[in-house]
Amino acid sequence: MARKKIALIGGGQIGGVLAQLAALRELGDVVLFDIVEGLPQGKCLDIAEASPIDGFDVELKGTNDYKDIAGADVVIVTAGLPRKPGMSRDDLIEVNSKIIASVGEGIKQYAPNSFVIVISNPLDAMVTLLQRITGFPYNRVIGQAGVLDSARFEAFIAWELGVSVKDVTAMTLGGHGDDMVPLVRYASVKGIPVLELLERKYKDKAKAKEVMEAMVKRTRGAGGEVVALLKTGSAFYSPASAAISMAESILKDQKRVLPTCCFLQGEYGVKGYYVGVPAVLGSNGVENILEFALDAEEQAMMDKSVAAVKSLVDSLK
Ligand code: A3D
Repeated sequence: MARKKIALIGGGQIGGVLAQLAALRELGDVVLFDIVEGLPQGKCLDIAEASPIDGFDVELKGTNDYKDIAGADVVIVTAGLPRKPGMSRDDLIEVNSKIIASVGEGIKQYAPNSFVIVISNPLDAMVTLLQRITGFPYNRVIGQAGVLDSARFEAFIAWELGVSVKDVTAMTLGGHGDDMVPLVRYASVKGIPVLELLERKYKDKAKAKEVMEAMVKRTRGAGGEVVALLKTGSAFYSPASAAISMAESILKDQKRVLPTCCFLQGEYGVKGYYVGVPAVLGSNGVENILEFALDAEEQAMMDKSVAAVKSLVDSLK
């Protein structure tokens, strides 16, 4: 059986980490594309020269030519500008729309059978645009945001409760913006509700609620927290890890349930928009969208987040 092939469009901060992670996990041969000459070639050579140390057997090719992505099974898109301190993700829509339009054409022409995972911001709009340009079926074009937003929420819970991050399950729904919906009621440590554990820790219901609200707020602003510290760009290690877990689930048909920016056709009361929801990712891409009952408060937060996505997407030219 031929090795799988992963094409990475955008060889910047996230693209470089994606290439390294894909190689370390031997997901398949890696092609890293960027418009800057030498950048993807240099990064791939650098990573490949670590292969005898780390012991991975995959090919890494840096390129400025879309032809080289031919035959890719999965394409991960990070082309586009990241935000700087003081900017919102939505401020990137104009400049990144032009970039995504050209990337979409390249993928459509050279990797017409691929599954595409978009990371470029503003995420919900960029994945919508890329699907429109490629015309690929919705199950083959998805966005990464929820895996990362959920991981941030899980990390904050684990740190607060002094338990392993491996034993925390928590999820965010909705758009990848400040209105995202971290689901408090479903957050648990091995099935034990986090709110219950906080109440036991603080022996005070009001304090437990306050601590939970602070974690929700930090989750919503977590991308901005990193931007403010870095000053020159945005998070790149964690978004790469998040997208690789999605690619791996598709390439290995793992059928993992991952919060994914998917095209909704009535689920959660949303029709015709890409929004973050839990999805089963396997060899057919999005194989199922898991729906569950939201209470009135959660539904109201979801509606607000979806409204923000709609107004952004409707502003696409
Ligand atoms: P950066 O390090 O600037 O890399 C972007 C790369 O895109 C650069 O190397 C550019 O040369 C390249 N590029 C520009 N135009 C094109 C083009 N037309 N074709 C191909 N490549 C091009 O940014 P980054 O890697 O830090 O971030 C990439 C994107 O991801 C940004 O839009 C970020 O806002 C976004 N991002 C999303 C998340 C999510 O969780 C959704 C998290 C963090 C960053």
